[in-house]
Amino acid sequence: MLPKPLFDKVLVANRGEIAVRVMRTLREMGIRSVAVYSDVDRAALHVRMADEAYPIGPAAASESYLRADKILAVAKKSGAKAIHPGYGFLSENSGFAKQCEEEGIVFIGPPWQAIRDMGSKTGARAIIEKAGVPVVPGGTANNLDDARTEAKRIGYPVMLKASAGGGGKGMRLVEKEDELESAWERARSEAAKAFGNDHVYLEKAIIKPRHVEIQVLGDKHGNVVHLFERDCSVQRRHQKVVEETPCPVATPELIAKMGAVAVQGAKAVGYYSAGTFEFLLDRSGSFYFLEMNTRLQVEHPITELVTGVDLVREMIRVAAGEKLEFEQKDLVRRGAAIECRVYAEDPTADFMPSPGKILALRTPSGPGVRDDGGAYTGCTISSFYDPLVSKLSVWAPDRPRAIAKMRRALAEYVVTGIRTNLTFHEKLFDHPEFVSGDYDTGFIGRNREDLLGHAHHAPEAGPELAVATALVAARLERLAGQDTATTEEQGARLSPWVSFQRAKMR
Ligand code: MV4
Repeated sequence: MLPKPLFDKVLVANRGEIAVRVMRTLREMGIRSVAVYSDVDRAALHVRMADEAYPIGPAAASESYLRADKILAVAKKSGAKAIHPGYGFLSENSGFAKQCEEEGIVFIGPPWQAIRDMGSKTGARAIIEKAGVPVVPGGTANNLDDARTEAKRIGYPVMLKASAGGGGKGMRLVEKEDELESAWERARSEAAKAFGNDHVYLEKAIIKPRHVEIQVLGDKHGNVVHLFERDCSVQRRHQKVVEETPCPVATPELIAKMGAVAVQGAKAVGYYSAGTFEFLLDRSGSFYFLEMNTRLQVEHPITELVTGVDLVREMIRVAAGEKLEFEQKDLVRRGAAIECRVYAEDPTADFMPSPGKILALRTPSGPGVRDDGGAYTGCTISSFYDPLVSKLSVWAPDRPRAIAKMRRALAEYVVTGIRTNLTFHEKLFDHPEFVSGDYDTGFIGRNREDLLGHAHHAPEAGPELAVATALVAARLERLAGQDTATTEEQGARLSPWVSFQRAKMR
């Protein structure tokens, strides 16, 4: 007899790969899953995978996946006792989390007060600093004179940031005093336009930083642990492209210190569930808190690969009031893991999204390879949402072998009908700067030319599914070092046994 599940039924308030990811764990835990879907997602994988599925409106997220009222109505109608929000959409909406609580539905995430408190950048900075976590030296300014005084105190170069901001919008580097005035005006007007709030604050600029984040996990009994770090420095315009763990330049001592302060910070805000502390790491090994993400993150699989912990399972257990099953000393990291975000986009056209129908899809597998996806042959990558095709992750005993495994996995990846960034990824894993591990957040910007070049990976999309399917086969033969010019030639270069079989069939 299986033990009684923690919840009978859970609603997954998301779509795409993360909805699929959450449902996989629900199935393993014996919990029934409820999907919600917009009009364009009727045939999506997350809908097919769920035990029940309910429509929630038009394609636009604002009319479907962002509609708390519709999602709560489905929870009631279906009898789901809890909601997993995934990432994006309603996942960091404290009002939604609060509403769930008020309506007697368990929000599978942190307490709504923590979402609210960490939602303001300057507010979070103040709370977290008080908890003993290092933050970048800085302060606020109400006018240009204040800013001048403050910048002088901190010391140039300084960074101007929008208080209401995030994702690098309204951020401005100021190298010396005579640049401050124009940067100040621009930062304020950019902030006003983007966030409807022109408040700007100053920080000491960290030059060539790395983005290193710490995964934390807490329960409702006050226990909090960290699950080491992820290095997410490989970004393009504040979009993560590759993530890896361990951070190739961090010592175990540094990670123990960062982990300890992250746990302290989490405890200070009464945190439970999965969360992430983002830090900037400078070249001297100093680290500074940037912000806290109060959700399951896109890049969580690499943490799962090196710790053996199923983060979604722990989120569900914690939400049901269970204690964490492990203490800090029980957590050990093994080996190295890397994730690539495979996007439907065209790197040679400034990374324009490339939505459309996938004519053939064959994702890599084999030892140490994990692919988290929500797409399938014949599905359409919609222009309404993030054009992520899948997240390709690998695990190996060490970093060089993880890189070798990622190269192998990328070479196996076949997708036709849309453009992807697969070639970009292949070049990245051949780039000496990435391979050395000594890179920073400027890596992609500095190496654009090296990483672009012409697509050799994705075969041109044929109009017919049959053509696409043939291309899948062609791709596999290319891997084996064989040409694929014509079927006749192909036959000639196959093993004698295969040639013999084909001859018999003709
Ligand atoms: C910084 C910084 C240097 N110094 N703050 C960019 C997005 C936002 N979340 C924080 N960001 C930065 N803040 C100081 N004081 C450099 C960045 C930054 C960055 C940070 C993380 C990952 C990629 C980045 C790319 C460019 C700039």
